[in-house]
Amino acid sequence: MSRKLDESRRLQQRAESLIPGGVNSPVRAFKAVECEAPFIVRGQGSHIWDADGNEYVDYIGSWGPLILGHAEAGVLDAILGAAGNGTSFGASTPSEADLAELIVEAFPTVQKVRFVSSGTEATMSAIRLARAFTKRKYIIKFEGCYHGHADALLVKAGSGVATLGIPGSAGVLEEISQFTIALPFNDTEVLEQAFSKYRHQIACVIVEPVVGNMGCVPASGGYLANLRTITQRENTVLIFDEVMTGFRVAYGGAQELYGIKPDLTTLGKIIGGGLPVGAYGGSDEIMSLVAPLGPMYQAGTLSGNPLAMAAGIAQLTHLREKKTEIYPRLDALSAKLVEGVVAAAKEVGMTLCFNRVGSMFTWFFTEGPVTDWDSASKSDTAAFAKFFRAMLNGGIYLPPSQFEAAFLSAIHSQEDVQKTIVAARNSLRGR
Ligand code: HOZ
Repeated sequence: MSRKLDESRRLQQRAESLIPGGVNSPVRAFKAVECEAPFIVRGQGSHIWDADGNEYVDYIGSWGPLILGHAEAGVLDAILGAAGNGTSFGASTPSEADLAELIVEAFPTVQKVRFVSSGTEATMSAIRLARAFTKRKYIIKFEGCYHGHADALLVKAGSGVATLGIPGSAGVLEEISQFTIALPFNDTEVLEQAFSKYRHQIACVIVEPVVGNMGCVPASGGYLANLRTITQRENTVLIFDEVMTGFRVAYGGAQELYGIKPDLTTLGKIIGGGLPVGAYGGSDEIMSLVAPLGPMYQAGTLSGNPLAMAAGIAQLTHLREKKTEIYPRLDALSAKLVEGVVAAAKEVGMTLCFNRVGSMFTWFFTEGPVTDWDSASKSDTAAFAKFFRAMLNGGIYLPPSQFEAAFLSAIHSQEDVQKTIVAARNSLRGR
């Protein structure tokens, strides 16, 4: 099937004359998969429609937030209800504490939480807070992990940076990135070496406990526990960036799933029900440094925006009420999908490897295993791009990069999954 994309092409040309690359986030330009990006005009449940009327089964879900699917009735009602009372005040509103309470209840390591407007702001603020708390300069992050686009964190980053093959961003001063130590993920030995080299100088270790930004890459058995033991021993703050994994891999995020207690947690995506939001939180002791209680400054007019709060409350309340149904179903249906596509690849004589944690997953075009950036980057990205294009033509909307995780929602059906497996078989056969 070949899709008509005339209207999307026209919209792209118009956007290119006004917006760099025609996009407001680089991966959306579909450069790595060398095809035209459909302009999306509508989403309902697990499906989206483009400006030319083509329909797709969506496995991006706005890059994770839409765990209940597009235009979920409860979330929509909450947004419309809140909007009727005004869209922004730059003043405190009651719903902020309601969402905070849901988060504190779900994440026992979070006693206080501060809302911001994006995951980037959440991680940037958490790093500042860790430095304020420890009075140390250096931070450790891992190669292929992406924590938003703050200067200090654009070092060997995953996501769009990895997709476009940009080693680090232009405009980031060496004077700033010199305090960021990027280490291979899943390697305890190099971590110990860094701690011996920079003794008493490391403010924090920030990690995606299940990496979603070099494709989905889980921590190997014992690695997160090692991170916790070492950071505790060294009086270094451990930050779990749960912007993708929070309320996704389990209701209480990766820290609930693996039973590890970080000092600070960053959140985003799902807690805003598809509206712009981020958050960082931790113990009373650390969070008491945040202004106006303490000297660590961070602020924002749209922080705690009432529409985002209302959408987040509706989505999290739904998840909390139905969590014993939703998470096992997400896990089982995702397993069926991911393993079904791998079996289809085998049938046509092709080896794919996959990583999956609950409803977050990636098929890597390499024999694998994929455990870190080095092994992820061995993927055959040209083969991935060909697969991606064929899937898109077959009505399946996957992340347009080998180095981004895909997501399944609670509203995806057995039929969606079956359709996807059939499309994958056809796509791989025609490779
Ligand atoms: N690179 C982002 C997800 N990891 C994509 C953001 C977007 O394009 O919306």
